[in-house]
Amino acid sequence: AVALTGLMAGSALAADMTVGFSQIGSESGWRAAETTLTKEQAEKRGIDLKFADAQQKQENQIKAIRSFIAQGVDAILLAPVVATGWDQVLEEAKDAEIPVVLLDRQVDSSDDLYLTAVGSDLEHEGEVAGQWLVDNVGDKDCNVVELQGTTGSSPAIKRKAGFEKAISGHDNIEIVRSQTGDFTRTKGKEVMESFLKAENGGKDICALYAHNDDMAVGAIQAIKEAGLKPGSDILVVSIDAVPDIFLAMAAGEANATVELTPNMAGPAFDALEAYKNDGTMPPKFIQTESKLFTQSDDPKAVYEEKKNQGY
Ligand code: GYE
Repeated sequence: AVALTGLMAGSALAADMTVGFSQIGSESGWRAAETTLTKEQAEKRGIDLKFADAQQKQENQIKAIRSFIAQGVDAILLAPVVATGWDQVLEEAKDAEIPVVLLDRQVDSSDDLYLTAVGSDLEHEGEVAGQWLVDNVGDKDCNVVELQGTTGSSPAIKRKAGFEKAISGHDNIEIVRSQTGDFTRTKGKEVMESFLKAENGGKDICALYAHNDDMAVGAIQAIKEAGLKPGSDILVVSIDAVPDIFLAMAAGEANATVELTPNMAGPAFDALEAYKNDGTMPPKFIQTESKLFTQSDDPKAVYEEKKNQGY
């Protein structure tokens, strides 16, 4: 029965595998590293990777998936830009018996439409960030501005919810402004400039929560240009742990980040190889770690380490 399952699941060895990867784009340093590591992992394993950059557009991702299906790839990796609107194309992949593995973001579709999802607990990340703030402001009143990720993306939705959960019950902490910065440095800076203007030149802002480090890095620039000190006048907490946020931390300009590994492809290919070789069904969710880093974690040393990890 075991051998039969293996046969039914297809007996392609890893070396023969062709995998299509529909990537969102390169909005952040984290995402660029994920792309680099996915290509590296594929090469190491002898996997033929077909890469498609969707430039932030779901319609481009849907087109890429259809083209992968038409080419008869052995599997598809999908980093879904938004959470909704995937049912139809995932059904098409399923009908073609091509397993789909979700990377780093999640979809609202039923979980029988994909093989597994590799990613972090996005809500937990938001909670860790919020808890850091709760632990560090004490009883002081604290007006928070929030830079959200891409509208409709699972990390934007869940990181917001997690943070709100952590600060709920702490009436001294309040989110006074919240807007999307699309996970980019440029937008992070631009939106932060408008927050600063609206909040008494920034004097009424106690903390910034950014859904990723890149937006925080852009916002840090805006805070400095407004004549305030990021990291002390305005506390900065964000998510990803990209190298540049550790430089900011070393300079005292950022306070905390929650680490997200850019190596989502390693566990994804492990799961696909096992599935292809002997029909092993992976769990529906393969969770990566979320670790908090602060200024006391030797940010300069972490920066050096990070630079060699796909960034
Ligand atoms: O945190 C952000 C990115 O989807 C979880 O997307 C990922 C997020 C990541 O561009 O930097």
